[in-house]
Amino acid sequence: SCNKIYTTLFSCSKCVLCVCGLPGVIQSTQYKPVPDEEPNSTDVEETLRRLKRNDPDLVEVNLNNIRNIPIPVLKEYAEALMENSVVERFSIVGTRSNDHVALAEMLKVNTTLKSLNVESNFITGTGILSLIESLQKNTTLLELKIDNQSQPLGNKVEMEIASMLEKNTTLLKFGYHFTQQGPRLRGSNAMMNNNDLGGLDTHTHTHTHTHTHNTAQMQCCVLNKLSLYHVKSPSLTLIPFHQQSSCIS
Ligand SMILES: *[C@@H]1O[C@H](CO)[C@@H](O)[C@H](O)[C@H]1NC(C)=O
Ligand SMILES: *[C@@H]1O[C@H](CO)[C@@H](O)[C@H](O)[C@H]1NC(C)=O
Ligand SMILES: *[C@@H]1O[C@H](CO)[C@@H](O)[C@H](O)[C@H]1NC(C)=O
Ligand SMILES: CC(=O)N[C@H]1CO[C@H](CO)[C@@H](O)[C@@H]1O
Ligand SMILES: CC(=O)N[C@H]1CO[C@H](CO)[C@@H](O)[C@@H]1O
Repeated sequence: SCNKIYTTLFSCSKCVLCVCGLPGVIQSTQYKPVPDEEPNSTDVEETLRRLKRNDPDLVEVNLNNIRNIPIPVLKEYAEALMENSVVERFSIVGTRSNDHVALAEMLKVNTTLKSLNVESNFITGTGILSLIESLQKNTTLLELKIDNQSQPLGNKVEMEIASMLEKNTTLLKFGYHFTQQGPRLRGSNAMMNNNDLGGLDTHTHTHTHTHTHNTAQMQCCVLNKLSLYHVKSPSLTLIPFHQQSSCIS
């Protein structure tokens, strides 16, 4: 489904581009609960040992919904990740983690980690900010999910998150539902720039087939699939014009 907040994000030289449902861009809808999954059957101690010995087969660590992991053990995970050069995805959704120091320190060190998911934990606003701040240090992280911490983050924290996302990072996907429109737009823009969509008009205007439509005094040009070859994010899909007309106001 389409979302109006994208309506004026880009302007091609003569028209406004509407883009709907871009992966990697924050949606304004409510956080969708992760269905109450079975706790992961991962053996916490054994996985930690494999992590510490840099097991070449351990590419993903998923501790989701395992609620009885002691905080010191979660810290050991973060510390082990500082040395590990195999794990690309680390997910600790719903583990009651309140730690951010170890995670932020880990993120600052250049690792192979590409995706970090800390949704549904007890991390404070300060903690979330320190995680995002650590991304300014040349990390390789592409995806960060932080939604649904026990305390709402508040306007001030959201503004700071947006400012930090605007400082160029490698992050392509940021999972968080901003409650405020201002930071939400800035966050979306920052992710679009990181996805190399900020340069769409210059990159693609000679390669794309452009439709123009007058709708409610607004012209809308829609890039067709050719443009996909010119953006970094391979998962990007642009929704055909007829499906996204609802995003033109
Ligand atoms: C949000 O996180 C809490 C744990 O802090 C969890 O109990 C709740 O189910 C989560 N909410 C959603 C919508 O996932
Ligand atoms: C548990 O984590 C592994 C990866 O570590 C994943 O493949 C599996 O789907 C997860 N299981 C559940 C029930 O979440
Ligand atoms: C971090 O890793 C990336 C990709 O592996 C590399 O391009 C970059 O130079 C590294 N930065 C530092 C400070 O080592
Ligand atoms: C801390 C650090 O390594 N910073 C480097 C990040 O990458 C930029 C450009 O690649 C360098 O100029 C920084 O020194
Ligand atoms: C802080 C910073 O590096 N900002 C740059 C981010 O990327 C855009 C587009 O490439 C530049 O215009 C900014 O100067």
